[in-house]
Order: sequence, then structure tokens, then C-alpha cells
Amino acid sequence: YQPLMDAMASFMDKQYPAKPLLAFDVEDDAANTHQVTSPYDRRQTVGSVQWTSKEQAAKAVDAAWAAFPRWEATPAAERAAILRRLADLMEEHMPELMTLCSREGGKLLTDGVDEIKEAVDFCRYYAMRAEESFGEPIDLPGPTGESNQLVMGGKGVFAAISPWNFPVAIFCGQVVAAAVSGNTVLAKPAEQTSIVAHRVIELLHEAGMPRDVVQLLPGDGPTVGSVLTSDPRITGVVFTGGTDTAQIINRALVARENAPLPTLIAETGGMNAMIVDSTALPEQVVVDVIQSAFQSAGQRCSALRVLYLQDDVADRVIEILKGAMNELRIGDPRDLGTDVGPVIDEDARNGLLEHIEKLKGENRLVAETPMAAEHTQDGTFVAPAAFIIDSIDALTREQFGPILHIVRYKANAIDQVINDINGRGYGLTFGVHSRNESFAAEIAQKIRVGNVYINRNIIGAVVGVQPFGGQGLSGTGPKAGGPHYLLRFATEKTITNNTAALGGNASLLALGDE
Ligand code: UN1
Repeated sequence: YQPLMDAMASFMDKQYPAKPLLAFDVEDDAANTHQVTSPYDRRQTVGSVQWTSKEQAAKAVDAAWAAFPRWEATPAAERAAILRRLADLMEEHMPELMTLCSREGGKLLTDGVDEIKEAVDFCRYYAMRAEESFGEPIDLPGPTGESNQLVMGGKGVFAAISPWNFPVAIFCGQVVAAAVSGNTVLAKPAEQTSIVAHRVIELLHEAGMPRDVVQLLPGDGPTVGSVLTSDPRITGVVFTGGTDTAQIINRALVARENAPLPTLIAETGGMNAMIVDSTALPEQVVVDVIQSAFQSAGQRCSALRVLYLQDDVADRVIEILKGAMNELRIGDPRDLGTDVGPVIDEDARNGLLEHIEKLKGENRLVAETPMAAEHTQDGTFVAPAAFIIDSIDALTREQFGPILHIVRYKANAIDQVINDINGRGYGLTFGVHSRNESFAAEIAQKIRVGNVYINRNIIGAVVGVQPFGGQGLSGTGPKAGGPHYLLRFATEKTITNNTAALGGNASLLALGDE
């Protein structure tokens, strides 16, 4: 990491002025400009972000519609080539992008490397899939004297509404998936991480993406998000974030009058569980639990929230877990020795602390990572904590931070455990630790989730290898980084041609009679 850290040094104090990147020039608007500070040091500013006005958002939709037919007609290979150039540019600018992920999003350097690599993988993977799916029309067999072709096209204008926890990877993945499938895109990044998103879209334009095909609209949900989701000209929304917000977007889309039936591609929350039976290896379980629950300060929708430990192995696992949690280091995300950085902002910290205090008040605390006094005062740190609860039903909502809940279960209650997990209606990630292969296989089959992990951690899905996304309250599918993802952004048109007509042999009665 040392060469990377040296390369990052020059970006550590740089101040970034970000503003909407639209098809037309945008005037400076000081009254609508917000300062951005770091989650781990509120005195350090990263720059400023000018939010998009409602008028600018409406004009951006006009420009996106005007650009759509030309972009849809651009050969898939040309569209894909832009994604590949963006991938190269992001690799080249890795030190800067990582620095921004850390300064603006509070990400650890190691998380930053994974993040940029994932964004690069999305670009290359979707470029490849777009050439396969949107290249030549597919000829379908039909009767003599008739040709049948299936032609793939874009749907129109997509809004991409992205989260702060993967401010480059998920943001970029959504935008390039929509664009390479032939749509024009209005990207609304999370307001907490607009600066790094701004940098990515600058690189995308440098890679050759026309400015009216992908536009950046910084702002918050009420000012920009709601303008987009209530506009009848928006054909679809691709969204990653909380389940509540997905429901708000869904209602806004269907409430529009004279609008097309909307497409909503949503990847939302989870109450991800792991089941550990008595045959599991306790040391391995703890390594995987620590990563799954506390990496990225638990701010992944794939993160482990509820650990089910079978009674025979529970004490041993908890003992090792306590030791491991005691060793975790909380601190500055730019420091290579740090395991757990800050959570994204004050609101997030306050919500998590409220939950922690409540469980502590019920005497449920099992282990908590020690935190230096300086971190309790400055920065939005939350110490990793583990609590005993009676069942997953004790949780009223997803706690998006470094909090682990442990449930002890008896071997003969395993069916109840599965019913309880499935019964919550979420279904994103899930883990099982067992050396009994048929037990693991049976659980994997019964659990209703998008991603099952056996004898490993449950985070870090790899593009093209572990397509990611859930079901039920956790999302609509199809899976990001999977072979079917782009098809949801596309239209299919069947063109049937009575070719015999041109040859003078057409007969009305014989048509289709072959
Ligand atoms: C998310 O946190 O929104 O599997 C998704 C993972 C990542 C995706 C997380 N590839 O942890």
C-alpha cells in the first residue's frame, strides 16, 4: 500500500468544488451550495457541492429525451468501448478516487481498493454483456417467406439513485448499466458522497460519454430525487438504498398520470443471518463473523446482523469472538492499522447509539470493542458491539452499522430458526457454517435469500462470479453483476416481415399457413 499512499498524499487536502454536470452550462449558485466535511474529522472540508435546482432537473430531463434516439442507435460496441475507457481511467485515477472515498465517505483504504476495483469490474463486465445482448438482432426461425427478428433497445430515460456506502462501485455500476443498454441517464448520487460521484462522471465524460447521455444531478431526496420520481417522462429508476425509500419511490412512480408503466430496479435492505451448527470450526466462524459484521463499519447491505449459534458451540464461539472484538482498532480510515472507521454521519451514529443503549439497558451486551476517548468526542465513530437477543423478531429495523445480534438455538429448533429468518420478509445474504455438508445444503435450499455463503464470510460479492441482489423486502432483482441485469434496462422488439410480399408471391389466405 505504500506506493498507493504516496500517490494519495497530493489529494489529501485538495478542495473540490462540485456542481451539476448537465447537458447545458450551469450558473454558480452560492445560496444552493453545501460544504462537505469528513466523517472522521468534522473540521476537515473536502469541498462544496452545488445542488441541482428543480428547473435544472426538468431541463435535464428534456435534454435526456432529446439525446435518447441518437444514443439508442449508437452501436453497442461503441457504447461498450466508452465503459472500457472509463475502467482504464478509474484504474489510472485510483489514488485520487480512494482518497475521496476515504475523506468524504470515511472508507478504509483497503475498502477503497476493493471499491474502485469493483467499479472497474462492473464497467468491463457490462461492456461484455452489452455486446452480447445488444449487438446484432437475433434471427428467429419462422415459415418460409417470412423473417422474424428480435431487436433489443433502450427503454428511455433512467434515473439512477445511489447510496453513499459504495459511492464509486454501486454508483458507477448503476449508471453504466443503464447507459450501455441504450438509455440516457440522470444520476443522483447520495448527498453525503456527491464529490466522488462528480469525479467519476467527469472521468466518464472524458472517456467519451456524451454529456447529454449521462448527466449528474447532485442534491438530496426531497429536492432532486422527488422531482425525478414524479416526472412522467422518467421511464425507469435504478435504486440502491433503504427499503423504506424504495417504497416511497415505487409509490411516486405509480402515482404519476400519463406516464409509462414504470420499471423499478431496487436493491434494498436486509436482516442477514448466519446459522452455525455444532460441527462448525469456531475459529473460522469468528474470522468470518468479524469480517461480515464489522468490515466497512457494518455499513454494507450484505453485512451480518443476526448470528444463530447452536447451543453446543455457542459459549466457545462467543469466547473467541470477545477476544477478537477486543483487538479491533477503531480510528482514522487513512491509517493502515485501522480496522473500523467512522459511520457516515451524525444521524447514522445517533440512530445506532440509541439501539445500543436500549440493548445495554436490557443487559444484553456480550462484547464491545474499546474506543479511545478522542473518538467518542470527534468523528462519527461507533464501537463494534455484540448483543444476545431472543430471536430475529426482536429487531424492529435494519441497523446499518457495526452491531451484531446473537441468538442461541437448540439443534431440534432449526426449522423454527429458518421460519423466523424467512418470516421477516427480507432476503439478501445468508451464511451457514457447518462441516455437515448435507445440513448446509438443506439450509441453503430452504432459506429465501439472494446470496447464500457456505463456510465463509457473507460480504464482498464479486462481479460476474457472485451476482448480487435479494428478494422480497431486499429488492426486485435482477442481480447486479449478473448475466440478466442489463435485460431489465432494455426493450425487446419483434420485427416480423412478410418477405414474400416483395417477391410478388404474397397470398393473404396462405399467410402463416406454411
Ligand atoms: C451494499 O452494501 O449495498 O457483497 C451492497 C458486497 C458488495 C455489495 C454490497 N459487493 O458486500
